[in-house]
Amino acid sequence: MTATKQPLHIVLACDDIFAMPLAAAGASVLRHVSSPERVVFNIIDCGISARNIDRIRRSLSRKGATVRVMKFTTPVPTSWLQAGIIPSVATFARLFVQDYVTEDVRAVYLDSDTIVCTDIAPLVEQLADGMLVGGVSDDPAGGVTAKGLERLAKWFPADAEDSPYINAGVMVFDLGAWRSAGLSQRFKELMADTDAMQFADQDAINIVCAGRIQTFEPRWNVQTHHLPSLDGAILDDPNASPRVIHFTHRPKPWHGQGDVGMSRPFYEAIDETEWKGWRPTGLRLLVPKLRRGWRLARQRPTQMLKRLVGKG
Ligand SMILES: [Mn+2]
Repeated sequence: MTATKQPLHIVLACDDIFAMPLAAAGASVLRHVSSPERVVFNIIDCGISARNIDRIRRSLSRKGATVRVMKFTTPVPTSWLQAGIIPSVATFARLFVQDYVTEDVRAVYLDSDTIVCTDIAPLVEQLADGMLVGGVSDDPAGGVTAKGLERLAKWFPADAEDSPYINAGVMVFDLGAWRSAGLSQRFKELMADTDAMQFADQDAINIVCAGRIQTFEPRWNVQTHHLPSLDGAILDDPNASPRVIHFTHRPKPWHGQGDVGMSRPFYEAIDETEWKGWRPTGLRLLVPKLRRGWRLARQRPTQMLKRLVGKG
């Protein structure tokens, strides 16, 4: 088997609310990759409806790509949901990919609020041997180290002073190395040791993988809330040229007038899925809003009440 024919593993995870953006993120990979038939999508299902799983399968199996769907069964602490630290258990799925994708391969994890604008395959090649994970510094200036974040001091290993603090939205994992290092167990221990971390899974990755974290060029994960303007000019700026756009700014493109100008690649991708032609309209926005409200009411009744009486 030649190197170019090896499978390119992409990992995505979401609950039902993010089913459509997940399909767009996956479709954006297929739009730009040079050999789509190499792509293996590993979808970690954190509560996706049967109908939406079917739509995701049909959307992403185009051009010869493989789609595998695995149900997320790892127990995670619900206290983090109730505390409002995480919006959904889906955010924890990235910590346990090695329990779901069992081949000793490298894999690209993508948040469901990302859109890939280039061939993603070269990113996988960039991860150096011995590294557990690669990602982009969470700070656009690149200066933040995990050690410098006071909230992490309690857990941070003393022998990894200069380890960077990466954003968890776009990462490359060496899954064989994750298994050898017993990371699933270490994440479980860390999660049991604390009620909450400010950035949940992201803090956990930066602590547990400290010393074996590689940073990539910032353009591999351009967080929209860092952009000075959201007018879309950055898409055509050869110096900036995002390779992956991460819609961290709210509202997101599927929330209406979200990330004005930066939304174009999202709509181009959605038009290559079973959601083809989807555009935000009043009624289409109302349904997810009600669903998010219902989820909040179930998980965090106190916070919901505060919001209703205007103190949230
Ligand atoms: Mn994200």
